[in-house]
Amino acid sequence: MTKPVLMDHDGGVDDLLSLMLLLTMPHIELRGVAITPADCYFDWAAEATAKILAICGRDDVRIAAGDLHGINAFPAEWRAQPRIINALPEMLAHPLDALPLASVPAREFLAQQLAAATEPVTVLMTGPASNLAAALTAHPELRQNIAEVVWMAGAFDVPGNVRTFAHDGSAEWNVFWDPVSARKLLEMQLPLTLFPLDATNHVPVTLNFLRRLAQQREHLLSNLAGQFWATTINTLPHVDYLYHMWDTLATGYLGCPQAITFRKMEVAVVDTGFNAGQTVHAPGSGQWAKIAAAVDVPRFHDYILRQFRSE
Ligand code: AGV
Ligand code: CA
Repeated sequence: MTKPVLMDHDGGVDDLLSLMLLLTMPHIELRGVAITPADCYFDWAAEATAKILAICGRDDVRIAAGDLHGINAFPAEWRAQPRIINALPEMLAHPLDALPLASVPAREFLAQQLAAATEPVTVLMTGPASNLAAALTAHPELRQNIAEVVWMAGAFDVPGNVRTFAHDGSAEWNVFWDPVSARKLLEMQLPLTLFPLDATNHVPVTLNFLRRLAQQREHLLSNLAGQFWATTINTLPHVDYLYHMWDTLATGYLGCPQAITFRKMEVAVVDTGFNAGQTVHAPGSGQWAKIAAAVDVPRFHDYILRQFRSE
């Protein structure tokens, strides 16, 4: 039995690695990729996405462009990261004729794919929630076609990772970019599995892990992933901005759920003010979510290393 999945990512190096990881999972049937122009500039992210799909033999998968823009823009240096990815030798050498672009914007693409599904679909989101929130606001009946929403987002009992003016630092970026959509999504009472910083803080990108990946670089995906992660080691200005396997952890859950433990909680999102984008415990809100808490890091690392040995 294969599991149908729609992915909505926002073009970060971590998102591109997540797409690659997803494509190594034999039980996953990827039905389409939406790109939110949040932590990326769309064109470079789309080029990288198309090449990864082609390298993994899935150039039949359509890419849909997000036409919604969040309230709080990501830093430009982060948004430009896929440009470095596209300049890596393995990516440059891979020919790309035309981008396999969908003819409708991402929110409509998601709605069309959900409407066409004959069994419930898992939606994996590794960026902001704007497209899915808009799709389900326009077509509320499509909620029943969703098996699970898996979203890298939030920070509950740990500090956030937003460091900017007029903000207290409590929010995580994927929620902060468009807090209003995040609030709407939570109100929809979907089967929601969240990967907040509380869990992803356990999986920084370490040189020890990259050394292990380098040992198996004769496998194309290991070589490529090692090059992607290398670009994240030095680009970060501050210790708060240490690169993590944020999206990679949320994606890994689809193939190795045993490496993660969860808690069930009622939650809410603050959508304005100095803590806009903060995710909080909200007993009585009725908005239940399954929230990743602890990670068996050795098991997770072994899983990624095994997947990136697949051809
Ligand atoms: O907040 C984590 C989210 C994840 O979806 N992104 C990166 C991951 O793709 C934003 C982010 C936080 N810190 C960053 C980020 C950094 N230092 N560089 C780029 N993006
Ligand atoms: Ca992301």
